[in-house]
Amino acid sequence: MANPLFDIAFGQHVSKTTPFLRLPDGEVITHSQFLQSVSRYAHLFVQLGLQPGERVAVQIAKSPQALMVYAACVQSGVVFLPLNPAYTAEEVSYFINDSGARLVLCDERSLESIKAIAHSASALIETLNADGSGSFTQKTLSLPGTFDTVSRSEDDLAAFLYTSGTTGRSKGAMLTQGNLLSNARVLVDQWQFTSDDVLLHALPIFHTHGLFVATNVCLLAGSSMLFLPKFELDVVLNLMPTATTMMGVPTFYTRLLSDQRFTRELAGHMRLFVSGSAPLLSETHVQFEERTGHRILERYGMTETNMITSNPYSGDRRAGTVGFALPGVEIKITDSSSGTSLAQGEIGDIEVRGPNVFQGYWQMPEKTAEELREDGFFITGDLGQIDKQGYLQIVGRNKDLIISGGYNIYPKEIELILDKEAGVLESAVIGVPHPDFGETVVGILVAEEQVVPDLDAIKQNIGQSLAKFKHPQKLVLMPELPRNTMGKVQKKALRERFNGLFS
Ligand code: MCA
Ligand code: AMP
Repeated sequence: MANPLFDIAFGQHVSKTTPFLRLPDGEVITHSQFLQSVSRYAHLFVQLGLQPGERVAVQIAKSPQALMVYAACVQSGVVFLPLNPAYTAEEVSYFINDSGARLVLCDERSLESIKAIAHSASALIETLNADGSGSFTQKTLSLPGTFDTVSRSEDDLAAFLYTSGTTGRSKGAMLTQGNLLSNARVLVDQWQFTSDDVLLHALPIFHTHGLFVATNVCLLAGSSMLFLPKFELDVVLNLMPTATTMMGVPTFYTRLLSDQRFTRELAGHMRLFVSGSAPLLSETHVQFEERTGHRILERYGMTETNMITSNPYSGDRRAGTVGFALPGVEIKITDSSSGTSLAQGEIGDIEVRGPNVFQGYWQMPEKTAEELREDGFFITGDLGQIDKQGYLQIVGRNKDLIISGGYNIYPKEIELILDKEAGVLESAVIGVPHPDFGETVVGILVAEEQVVPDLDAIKQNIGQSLAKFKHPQKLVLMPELPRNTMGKVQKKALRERFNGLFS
């Protein structure tokens, strides 16, 4: 096949005048309209000199046009690199330089700050705004609505998704067409998506969850999407009676439950609620079923692996578990130090192998070798156990990671910035329970001798470097950090001490 991901996900719908995207204002974009714009975008990539395999870094708001950019990348063989609009210019600079992006797409409002970065990285820059306007779309208006799809194989790269690491440096996870396609095929089947489905899409589209899981599944099944710019409770409640399915992070479900308008009747038209990206509390699972009669289907995945496990569609969806390995995907539990497989029921590292697993980190062979074994098993950094029936339970993390509202935050990245602040001797960043975001960030600072650091000034300063969702919700001063006999900071003790800060 000429270009498997494009042909199967997009191309099969080329002449369909059925709805693909339904927007909250009632506007409908059909498959064929969507694909005509995609072709124009693909022509512009070619005109701008982009070659297959080169990267396009995209930091724009969620919109139908943003999704068209993804599709145009696939059609022209260009690698799609989506970035959270919340990232600061400093963060974006790293991604553009590290990926060697040839083209940067940004919102007009950030043009001033990103232009210099793009120029110094010898990348082209165009604008694309939330309403679809901008220099990029302007240049596509006179271009043809059909495009000769560039030939690609399942082994060719489709996307780079940056994921932070324990060293504080983000790593570009390289995902092939085959990685994305194999996973979407399995999920369509597992979750029984059909062309009758309407997915309530309120997730961002710069992460695996909202981009690949939600979108590719709908494309493969021919389902349509109620495409919302973000999760807004009123809008979600208003549109739910016209949807059949929703995918969300646990915060979506706790927010729905906190509103009395969310009733069994309101959810009566829905056939499936999927949760992932962060742990769903058992109590949320129970309350949700009591309120709506639906059992949330929890699944587990990672940027590097797409989806790994899922609770069953038909069968017992067990609270506190993430279900079984997906067909074609192998999981095993191993001993952290030796890497050997552990007996059923024992707790250890979760490792995964299958066609879903990425190709490695862009230009980081050592990092890749640390996490991706030669035999193809990827060490997830999550700790788990498999019960007698084969359900996987995630019991913790072997990596220093905070998940806030489904966004991953690596403490090291924040600690490196806090340590440089005036009057700060050292810092430790931890995640503590939060009623809305599941976990939230707390920074613990030790002051230099005889100095009282200005916490407000520190809060202001970190805004230059770090996206808002990574900011500590609270900074706390301590005389010293608890350490073990090896001198390692005991984060567990800190988490216990500050556990109740937000409850
Ligand atoms: C927004 N803010 C946050 C977060 N989101 N702070 C901490 N954690 C967050 N997740 C901050 C904003 O900076 C802002 O600060 C304030 O909260 C409100 O901003 P707003 O945009 O209104 O936020 P929101 O709409 O309330 O967003 C919360 C949200 C959103 C709906 C939970 O974060 C979200 O859509 N999360 C989904 C993330 C996701 O898709 N993860 C998948 C990763 P201020 O008011 O001070 O300005 S993929 C993955 O993990 C794997 C593959 C998997 O398994 O899926
Ligand atoms: P990311 O690096 O953004 O792809 O996030 C992947 C991480 O999210 C995993 O390694 C897990 O720690 C976490 N995660 C994803 N799904 C779940 C889930 N259902 N329950 C608990 N943690 C999850």
